[in-house]
Amino acid sequence: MFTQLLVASLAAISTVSAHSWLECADHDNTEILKWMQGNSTKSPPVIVDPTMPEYAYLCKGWPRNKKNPGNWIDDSTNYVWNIGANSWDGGSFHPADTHACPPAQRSPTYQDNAPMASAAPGSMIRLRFGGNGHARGSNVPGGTPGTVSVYWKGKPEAEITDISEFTAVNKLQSAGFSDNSFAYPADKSITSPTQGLVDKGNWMELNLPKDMAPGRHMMVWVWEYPNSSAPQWSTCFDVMIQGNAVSPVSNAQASAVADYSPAASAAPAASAAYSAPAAAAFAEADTAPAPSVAPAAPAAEEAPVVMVTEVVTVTEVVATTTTTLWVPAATPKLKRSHPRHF
Ligand SMILES: [Cu+2]
Repeated sequence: MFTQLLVASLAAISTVSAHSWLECADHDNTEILKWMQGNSTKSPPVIVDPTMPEYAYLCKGWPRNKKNPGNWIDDSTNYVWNIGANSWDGGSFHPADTHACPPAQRSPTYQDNAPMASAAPGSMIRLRFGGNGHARGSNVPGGTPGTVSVYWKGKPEAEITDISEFTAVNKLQSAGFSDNSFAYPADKSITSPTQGLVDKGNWMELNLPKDMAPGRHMMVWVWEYPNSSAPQWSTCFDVMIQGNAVSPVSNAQASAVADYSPAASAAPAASAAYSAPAAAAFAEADTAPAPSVAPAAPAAEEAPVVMVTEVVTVTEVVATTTTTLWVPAATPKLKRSHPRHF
């Protein structure tokens, strides 16, 4: 009976539920955005999906326990944290679970090949999350895409553990879910994948305060629906702050800080709960850029075709530009559509 009730109640919630999660906590979208735009103008359009493994190198910092490369289906099933469903108080059958983070993200644990973000105070990190067909409000109660916010405690080694801590005081930044996104066709009446909507990239440029203290800052990405005071989805991540304050530049990396000195770093010693992100690892990366980071062409199987194309203006891109078009070699796996919500 418990199971039946639980399944029934979750199904009832999920039928009106969209979903998304933070896929990357520091994404360099400078080039791939052009490929996405250029390929979307081909006939028929070719989807360039930043979640594909061949683009994983563009992610410089990852959320807690994120797999690299990610698997969209696995992430969609096992990595998401549905606050809306979990915090529902169903009495003894379903006590409210108000954790801010999913179970695997309640400590600063990182996969070996997916380290946390590292940045200088005052810089910007670009968060990436999937539109999943909701960039124009499809499947979102209220019909508009809602708001994404980042919450933190404002000091190193301080953890947000409960959704009650998603307060104005703890809010670092907010933006519309689709304020910085790529979707096509341009026809705004197309609002769902079944109508032809393709939205493979949503971003939020998170500006880190100049006065951030060195060390690990825990943060929570939260998606809230419009006309709803309750948070719906969250992902937890950390940013290791080191180096001297900089002025915001596009996709600033800690490695861009020329005068960074490991000796001067006040990064905390690794605690027992820390797995990968020892300060030394970042110091090493800062002083000697890893050669493995140098990106090969994402679709090495095919040569780029340079051509002039009309590009749909989605964010702040010029209307007509010379765009390098890349045709992903593995087109079959790009035909993934938005699965049914269950
Ligand atoms: Cu969804």
